[in-house]
Amino acid sequence: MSDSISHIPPAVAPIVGTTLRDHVLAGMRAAPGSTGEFTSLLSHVSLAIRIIAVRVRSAGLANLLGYTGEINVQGEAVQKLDAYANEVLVNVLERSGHCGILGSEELDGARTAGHPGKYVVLFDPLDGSSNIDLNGSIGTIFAVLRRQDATSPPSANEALRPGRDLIAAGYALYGPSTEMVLSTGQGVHVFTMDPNVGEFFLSQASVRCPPKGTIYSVNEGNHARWTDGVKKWNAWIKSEAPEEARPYSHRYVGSLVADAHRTLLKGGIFAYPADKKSTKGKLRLLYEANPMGFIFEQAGGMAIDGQRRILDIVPEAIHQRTPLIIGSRHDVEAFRRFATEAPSK
Ligand code: FBP
Repeated sequence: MSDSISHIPPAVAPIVGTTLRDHVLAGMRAAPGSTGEFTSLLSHVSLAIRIIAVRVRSAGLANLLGYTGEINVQGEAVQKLDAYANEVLVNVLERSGHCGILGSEELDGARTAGHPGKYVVLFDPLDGSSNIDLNGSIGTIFAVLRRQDATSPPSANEALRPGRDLIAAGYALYGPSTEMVLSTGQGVHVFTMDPNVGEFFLSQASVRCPPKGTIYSVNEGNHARWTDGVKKWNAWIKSEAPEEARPYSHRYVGSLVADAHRTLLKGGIFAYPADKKSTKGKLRLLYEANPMGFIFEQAGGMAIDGQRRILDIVPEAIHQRTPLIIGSRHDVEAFRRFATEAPSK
């Protein structure tokens, strides 16, 4: 037996794919002065995601559907799976020893570790809460900052840095398969979890967001609350212009991870603009908009708040909300033209 393996010509595809750890390690080897801590941190993030993925798949059997009875800092009723995912991430990341500060949608404020850790990790433990009990696609979103002084005692304010300072970001999508989309500043890569092995393997390398799409994604139910500019954009994207592939098709899952993932791979636009009810937007800057902005920019797409680059916004509070428009450059620029147009007299 051992003889036959050594005779396999090198051209045959490797029987073992590239794991997430291999991929990150290869990136680190290329980075001078790397200590392996960053790789270890991302391995801990992927461990937490794999633990959550297993529970998501059998939530109905594990008494993890429904509500805990608590209300979180956002004023939302906490779902059991939200609380579970948050606990797993906090537990795994704190034990990693790499995180000086953690920030989560489910934590009131930033949580500082009792020891100096090199990184700040901000996360939405379970995104798409309106889909949790409906077996719809949901996910986990995360962003990583390197602390400016890892030897000093951690302070909560260190989480309030613009997205352009991120060193990594990603999301997991718990859909028909579990995928993890990651960027460490060297492009965007997709890993698929092999449930038999419990490991993430590279399934799409160097993903690019198409420059223009044919799909738009927005909660049309908010139409009455939109500004005139957004209403004009909405009418325009649904109007007939075959040469520009208009009208675009409409898709809206109601989970940022699912709507963003489709937009990343297929192109087009996802928009959650500010409106009369959510005057500052609905989505959270630090652990929803910034990680998505980092991913889309790394894939050649764009992320704005209707006007400004999302990654240039300087945060003032950990749960700060922002309008979020992400997608293909052509489509996001078109949205910006309408959204910034002077209101007609
Ligand atoms: P959470 O589920 O993490 O609170 O995220 C907010 C969210 O569910 C996004 O995933 C989604 O894009 C948006 O809200 C949907 O909002 P709406 O139901 O108002 O369209």
